[in-house]
Amino acid sequence: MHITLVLPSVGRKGKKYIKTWTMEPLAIAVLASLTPADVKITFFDDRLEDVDYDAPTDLVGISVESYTSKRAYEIAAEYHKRGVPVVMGGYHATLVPEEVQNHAEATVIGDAEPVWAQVVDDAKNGRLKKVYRAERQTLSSEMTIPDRSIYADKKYLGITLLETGRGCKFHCEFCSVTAFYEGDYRRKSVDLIVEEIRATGSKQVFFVDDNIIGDVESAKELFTALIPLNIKWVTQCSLNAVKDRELLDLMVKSGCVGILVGFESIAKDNLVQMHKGQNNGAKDYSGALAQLRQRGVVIYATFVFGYDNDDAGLIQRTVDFCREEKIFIAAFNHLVPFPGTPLYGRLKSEDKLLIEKWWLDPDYQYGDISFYPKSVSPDELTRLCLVARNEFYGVRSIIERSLDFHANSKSPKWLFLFLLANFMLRKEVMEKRSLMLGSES
Ligand code: B12
Repeated sequence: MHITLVLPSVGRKGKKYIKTWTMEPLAIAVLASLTPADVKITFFDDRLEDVDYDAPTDLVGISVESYTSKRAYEIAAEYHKRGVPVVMGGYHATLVPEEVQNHAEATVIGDAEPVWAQVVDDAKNGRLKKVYRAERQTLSSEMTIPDRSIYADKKYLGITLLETGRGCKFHCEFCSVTAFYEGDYRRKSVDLIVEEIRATGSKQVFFVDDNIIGDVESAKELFTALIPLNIKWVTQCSLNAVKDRELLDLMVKSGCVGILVGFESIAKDNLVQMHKGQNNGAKDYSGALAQLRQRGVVIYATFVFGYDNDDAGLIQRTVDFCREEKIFIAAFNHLVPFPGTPLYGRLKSEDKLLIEKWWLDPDYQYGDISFYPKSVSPDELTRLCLVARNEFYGVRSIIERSLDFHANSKSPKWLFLFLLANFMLRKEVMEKRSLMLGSES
């Protein structure tokens, strides 16, 4: 049997893709690791190469996110023309299976681990079912070492992606992870994580967990086990890490050099509305940032604009805050109602969705606002997000923020990394803006 796995792009401009997005796709390597050894696997990364629809195959597996769903359906249609069955899985397949089912012979809802072997076996025997639902979350013991040999002929950014756990215990209204895992959080076994890092041989790791300290005790165990590996790592982490001195010290000792923190807003009212009341707003952030800076940890601060209090003034104050705090890099994301999230349900019930299925809309471009915000018009919000990004990544701001000698430019190497990251993201702002979803035609 021969299976072809495909990772669709959000949309490509000719042969070009957003450079900062071209990282190793873990889901594909996980699927490869779960596939029986006698099955041949081919992998096409639509972000980097053309999909060869005519290459012989018995089954196609496509990983679908909301932004890539339109392109995924185009790819599936090409395979259907050639009589090849398609199975889809991933975030979008899990959160809107009723839509995805219209484009695939089989749809996997939830994690692949509990069901993938069955899918492969059923496909082999010509009895694919319309839906495979992982009835439970993946057990820690079922998590595998992803088969990274699948990336062999691809050119990705030089950082190894690795998960130490899955899910998140918080309940942020806009988040697809919460909707997917329903507040559950599972950690892989620490021995397996160490074995995996050793097997990759990599010294630069991105732990893709949504919150690496989702379980504090196992996080401490993990960080302790990482110390002898002598790696440098970055991750996503909630701000309460700074409240536990032992945890924070272990993090840094084990090689943590940067964290992405979802600050989301500097305004408490917004934080309460998005169910992220665990963050307290600007004053609290400054103290936490000082602790991280003292330890040399650089910050990727992410904010979301579109909640009720977000007007021109608050957005400008957020940018000012990031400049004053000399944030390493920041994302000023427009609020996106991802289907299947509580946010999507709320905006729909309040009749505030402007484009109900924005992910399929032929005119939708990355950055467009698909709902009616309370304080500004949709177009104004798009503009304000762009203004914020352009100011933060303006040359003057970059120079000012580089003058943080504890973290951003603690050494010439770090100054170089700071400038590289900032100029790459400066370029990305415009590249993303005019990006249409799906193929160009
Ligand atoms: C790492 C990461 C990135 C990285 C790298 C992504 C890459 N592969 O190249 C970067 C930083 C570049 C990135 C960018 C973006 N990301 Co991102 N990213 C993640 C993150 C944190 C981890 C992904 C991961 O590796 N998970 C581990 C793997 C093993 O899990 P998995 O993908 O869910 O796969 C499992 C199941 O879903 C299922 N499955 C998945 N595919 C398939 C396919 C088949 C056939 C089957 C059977 C099963 C199956 O089985 C797998 C194993 O159980 C997730 C959040 C998360 N925790 O998952 C967000 C996430 C996927 N990203 C998201 C978004 C929105 C984006 C951006 C649009 C952000 C932006 N505004 O710029 C871009 C889009 C980039 C693109 N698609 O080209 C959203 C997607 C939401 C949605 N509803 O679709 C997520 C869920 C974050 C969130 N909280 O909302 N991202």
